[in-house]
Amino acid sequence: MEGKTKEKCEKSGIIEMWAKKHLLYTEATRHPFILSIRDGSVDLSSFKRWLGQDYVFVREFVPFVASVLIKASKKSDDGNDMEVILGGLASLNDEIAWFKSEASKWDVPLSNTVVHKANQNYSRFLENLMLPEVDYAVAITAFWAIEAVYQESFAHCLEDDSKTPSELQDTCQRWGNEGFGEYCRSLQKIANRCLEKASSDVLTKAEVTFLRVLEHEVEFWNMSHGCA
Ligand code: HMH
Repeated sequence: MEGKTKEKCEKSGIIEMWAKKHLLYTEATRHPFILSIRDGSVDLSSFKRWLGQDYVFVREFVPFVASVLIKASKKSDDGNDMEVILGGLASLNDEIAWFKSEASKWDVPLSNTVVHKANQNYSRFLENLMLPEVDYAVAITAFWAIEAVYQESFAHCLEDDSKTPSELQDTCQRWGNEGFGEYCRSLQKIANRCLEKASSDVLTKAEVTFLRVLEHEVEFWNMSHGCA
């Protein structure tokens, strides 16, 4: 293994390139629903709809993250991947508890939720990504994108000039906090490392999957906003 330790400079990775290249990334992270939270004009019935539907989403997201963990344990050549993904699973455990308490605060029932079409489509997409034949690089890219959209969106609502209503601060903190940002950067690093080594076929699949995630995220916000 001689000569392998050439220091990799912190150049912009493939993920950053894709996020810059595709306008859809900005559409997903600066959606009108998020902008309405940020400027305080949000319709609270939209917020409640989002809350109920996102609880359903998160429950579907857990098995997907578990599938990424399995892929990491089999395919990854870096021992740290597992810890990062396991940390993500642990935070989903907290998140489920948070949804329960937040929903009761807002009088949003969490049982018998009518699952919206956008949510159904998103969970079908996740199920396909759970298949063993889906490459680890593709799955981890999707995982990063799903988390990053929420991180960037809600962090935007916490910036100094934002007028986010105080009763929504807690929600924005959940995904917009610095710790969650750090976690997303760890996922991004893993994804970049995998993509750098990937074949051009896998790279294409990962980019397409990245775009599909963004489309699903936009549809999800649309649903919350009530314009889907
Ligand atoms: C729809 N995307 C959606 N819900 C979430 N909770 C996240 C991403 C982040 O976990």
